[in-house]
Amino acid sequence: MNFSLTRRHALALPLQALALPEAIAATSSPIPPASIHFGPNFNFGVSSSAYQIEGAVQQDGRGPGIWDVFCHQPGHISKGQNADIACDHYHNMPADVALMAQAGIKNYRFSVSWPRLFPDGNNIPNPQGFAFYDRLVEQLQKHGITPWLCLYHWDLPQALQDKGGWTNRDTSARLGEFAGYVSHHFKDRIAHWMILNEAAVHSMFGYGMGSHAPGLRGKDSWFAALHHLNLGQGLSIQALRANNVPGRIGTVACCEPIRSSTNNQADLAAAQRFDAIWNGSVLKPLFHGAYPEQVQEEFAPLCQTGDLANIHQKIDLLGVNYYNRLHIRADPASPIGANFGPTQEPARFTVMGWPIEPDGIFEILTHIHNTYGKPEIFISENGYATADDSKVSDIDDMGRITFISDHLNFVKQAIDSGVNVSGYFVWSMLDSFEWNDGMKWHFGLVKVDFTTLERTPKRSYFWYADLIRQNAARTLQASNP
Ligand code: GCO
Repeated sequence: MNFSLTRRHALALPLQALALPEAIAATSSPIPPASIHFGPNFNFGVSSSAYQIEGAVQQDGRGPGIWDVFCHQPGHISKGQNADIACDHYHNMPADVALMAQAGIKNYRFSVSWPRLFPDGNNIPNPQGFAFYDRLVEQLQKHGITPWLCLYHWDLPQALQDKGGWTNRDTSARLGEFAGYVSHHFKDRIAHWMILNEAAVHSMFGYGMGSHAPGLRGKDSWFAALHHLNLGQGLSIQALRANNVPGRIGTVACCEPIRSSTNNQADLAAAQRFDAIWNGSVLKPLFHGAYPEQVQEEFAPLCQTGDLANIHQKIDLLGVNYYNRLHIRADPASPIGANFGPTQEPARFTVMGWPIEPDGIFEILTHIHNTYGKPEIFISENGYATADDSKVSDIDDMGRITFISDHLNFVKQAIDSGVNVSGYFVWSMLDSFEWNDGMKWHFGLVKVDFTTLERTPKRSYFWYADLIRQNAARTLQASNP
């Protein structure tokens, strides 16, 4: 494999000079952050994932992961880009944490890289990999930021993919071992554990439709990956409980209401099936110990005795990633006969073509609350992309501010109607590597110039900082009337 050189680029950020350019600051933001208030214990945060920001893919003993291999095969990633350097967060981590602290951000969800911790996917740890996350946790704690650690955000060691990856049942056991090892190492320092990020998305794009690493296509590999991810998650939760981790244990799912693209029978049926896979095949086995009826046949050959009991574990909180409703049409070319389609309603879209549907967050939160026994939920991802060809407007990101505040208003409505939502994490702190789209879409509160690696806080960064500050002030007033 042909990696580009990892660049060392120590950033000396002039943190005290953080401010919007005057021309931008002179125009005022349409949404005063003070208008959005949550209760005293609400957790505002930001989310990221290891592969999307770290870079340093060949540094300090890290082994190859499936995304390294996938990115270096031609034709997979927009403009032939890769994440060999990404944001080079590996070398700029203290400055990035300081940037979070400057905004008053108190919660940070990140993932650990399996190939950095266990380069060969076996049980031989890489001490330098562990040292990196030790330093990260130390920096976060120094700045009063609570770490929310996610164990697996799609970066499987290539050595495990060589044995079949998530199509191989044994990978579930390997994840369980990995979870046991990592939780043992960090257990006294981590208050919030997340096992997986989006089993539905990883299995669909990576093992069903082939647009993500490892690039497999087909129904069999899709369902096998999803079942083994679910099983690995269950084994991991048990490993953490066996280690008596004092922190709370949860997982992250991409939960989005599904709509049919038209009212014709084929599309309506495709939408139902898609819902049963995307939402139902992740949440139902976890909370109810069964797969949805519509897809039980698909999972039957994979389910061995005890699997559903192993998957059906108590969690302390559920991370919900929400971006928009999914609009689905029948598609005979798709391995499951269903695919993404147009919306029926006239809608606004982000530059990525994702519809902007803030009320959908209320709908999905209410649905989970009513269907799965009122679990505690936090919004583990929600965010807005701009494109990499925009210049000034990338910093003056009013669209992102409107998007976040509209979603927060619907989260608040859900809370007011009784749904137990304890936090909201923006995706993401930094512009980062957006999987098969490379650096095409920018989700950050902070702009990253991928040539110089310079970080520039956007208008939304300052807006989010105000929102957090004003909520904290409100909290103080509330507790000291
Ligand atoms: C996902 C992932 C993130 C993405 C983000 C924006 O949902 O695909 O968790 O890694 O970058 O959602 O697409």
